[in-house]
Amino acid sequence: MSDPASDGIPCLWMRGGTSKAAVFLASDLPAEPTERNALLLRVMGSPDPSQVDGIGGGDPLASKVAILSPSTRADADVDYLFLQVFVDQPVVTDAQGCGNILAAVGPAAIERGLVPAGDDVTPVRIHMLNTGEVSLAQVSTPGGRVSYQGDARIDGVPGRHAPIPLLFQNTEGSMCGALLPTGRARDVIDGIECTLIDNGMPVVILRASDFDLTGRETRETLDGNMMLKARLERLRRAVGPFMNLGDVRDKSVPKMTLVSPPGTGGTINTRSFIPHRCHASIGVFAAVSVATACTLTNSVAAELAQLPEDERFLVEHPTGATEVLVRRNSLGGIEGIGTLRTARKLFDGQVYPAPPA
Ligand code: NQM
Repeated sequence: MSDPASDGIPCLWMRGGTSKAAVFLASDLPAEPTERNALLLRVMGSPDPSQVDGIGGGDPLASKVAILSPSTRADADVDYLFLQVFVDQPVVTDAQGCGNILAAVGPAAIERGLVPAGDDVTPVRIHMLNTGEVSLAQVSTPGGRVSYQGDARIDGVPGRHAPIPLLFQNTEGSMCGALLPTGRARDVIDGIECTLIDNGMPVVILRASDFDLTGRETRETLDGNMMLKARLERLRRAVGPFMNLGDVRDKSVPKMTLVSPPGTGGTINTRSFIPHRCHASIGVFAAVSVATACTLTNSVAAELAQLPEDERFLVEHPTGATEVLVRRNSLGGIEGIGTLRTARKLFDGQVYPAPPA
């Protein structure tokens, strides 16, 4: 019998958008979720704030896992299960998807032979197991090989890389059952007005000014504000049941997103807690959910947003802005949503988890 601690497990370490993940084939991991999660904690080095004995980066944005397998659906090419490995708690959760790591899935599926490379650009239909929807990624494959080189630039990532356009469909109510799980665009929880929304990610949208913030504070300042974080966590736990998420104590959703008027010509400004640390930028589906809220009359986001005349919603964040393309019909309803990401293969090899304690 093979012993992962001595023999290693095949693993691709990838950047997807502004995050990093260990990418595995499902066939290389235990099928039983409890056994698999225990192994992944040891792979990443959790629980430990620095994850020093594993490959995690000591930050939720670099403590992510993607598990790929041949698709179980006729309308998809690959199945993608996303797992968030908590940094300082022994928790691995599938209770959210991840649109940043989604950008790495197309290239990784081709690298691992799950999807054949076409000429020039290869469309990859990705079944996101966490939420059940299928997204479409376009992967640059000149000469039948994945290329990470190109001219696309996204805020929060240095340099230019091959573009990976992503298209989403039917993401409304991905985990909460409805775009607006309470049926309202505005609720009051614990005396604070908020919008509870899920367009690919459960998000609680709150005015930064209701917390005596401008909304332009740095990630570090907000992360150091323990009173704010405790208040947000109390609110998060209170809204869980209203969002049909139940007890969210050990879940990484909903995300708590503070909004304020745009400051650099964008649509709206954000600071997003994911949920216990402030994001260095904002998650892809979190940005999609915020952009969607901007289009909804009476939402907390709409009153602060400067809606664009075209489809390009710029969701400002601590390191720039995430562009969300929102196609609307003549009634203002949303017909299609997309975004542009880049990804890169950082390392391909065997990972050696610590032996069980
Ligand atoms: O919202 C971080 C990330 C994410 C998730 C998080 C994401 C998304 O930036 O789709 O991309 O919200 O925990 O990787």
